[in-house]
Amino acid sequence: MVNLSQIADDLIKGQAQAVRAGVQAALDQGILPKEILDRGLIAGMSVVGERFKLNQIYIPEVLIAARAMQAGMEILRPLLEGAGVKPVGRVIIGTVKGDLHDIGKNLVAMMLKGAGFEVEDLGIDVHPQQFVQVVKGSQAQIVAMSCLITTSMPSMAETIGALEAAGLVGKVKTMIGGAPVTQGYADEIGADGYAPEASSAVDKAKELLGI
Ligand code: B1M
Repeated sequence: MVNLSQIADDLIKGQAQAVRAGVQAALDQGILPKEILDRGLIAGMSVVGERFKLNQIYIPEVLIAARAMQAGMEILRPLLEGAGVKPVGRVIIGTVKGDLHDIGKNLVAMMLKGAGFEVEDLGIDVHPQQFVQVVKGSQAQIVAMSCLITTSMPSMAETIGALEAAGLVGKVKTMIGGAPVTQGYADEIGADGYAPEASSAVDKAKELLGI
């Protein structure tokens, strides 16, 4: 019987192969992908974050743990994303300028795809003007921004400002998320929506489109 806390422990140790094997074994035993994600991968990464904060581990260990997390996510991705359904909406997503974290953003993109959204992922360190250019040339209905470091939070406000200046605010809704972000911050910068984690990001995107 696979113990999901063993997957979390393997992730903390950065053992990508063990994480991959644990995730597969858990699926084979019929454990739901979302449960493996929450109680295995995300639980492990939370411990990594705590130890990083306390200077008990450093960037190389965090990177190795992040790689182990990606290894587990690769197996879960197709199961969380679903396939071949007509898009319920179109989303452009990216981690904002100055920020290189992408694990949470990738999860949100994965969950949105799983819920039937068409998602264009611009990656990390996305400049406000890059969001603007892509929105102009697309049928996007939502711009979704992720941010993990407090110093990059103003990039979200800048992006909303750039969309406003380009006259695109009627065309797209904006939503934001990421560990340091709050509903209060969303209100302050005029974002249309905020979600604290990946599943509620799907609910928020649907709410913004009136689905
Ligand atoms: Co960085 N890092 N990091 N890091 N790192 C944090 C964020 C930090 C909190 C660690 C700490 O001190 N405890 C801290 C920020 C402190 C602050 O801003 N006040 C920090 C720091 C300081 C840094 C550097 C500056 C370190 C340095 O160089 N001295 C540097 C920044 C570089 C840069 O971005 N310019 C840096 C670098 C890195 C690595 C490259 C080593 C690596 C990133 C690898 C990668 O992403 N590919 C890394 C990691 C892994 C972390 C921690 C440990 C884990 C982040 C993570 O992936 N969590 C993190 C500590 C922590 O968060 N506990 C930390 C798992 C992920 C599933 O959660 O991303 O929160 P999260 O996403 C959640 C929700 O937030 C939400 O849904 C997701 C799933 O539920 N969500 C959204 C996210 N985006 C959303 C968008 C939405 C809605 C919901 O709508 C659009």
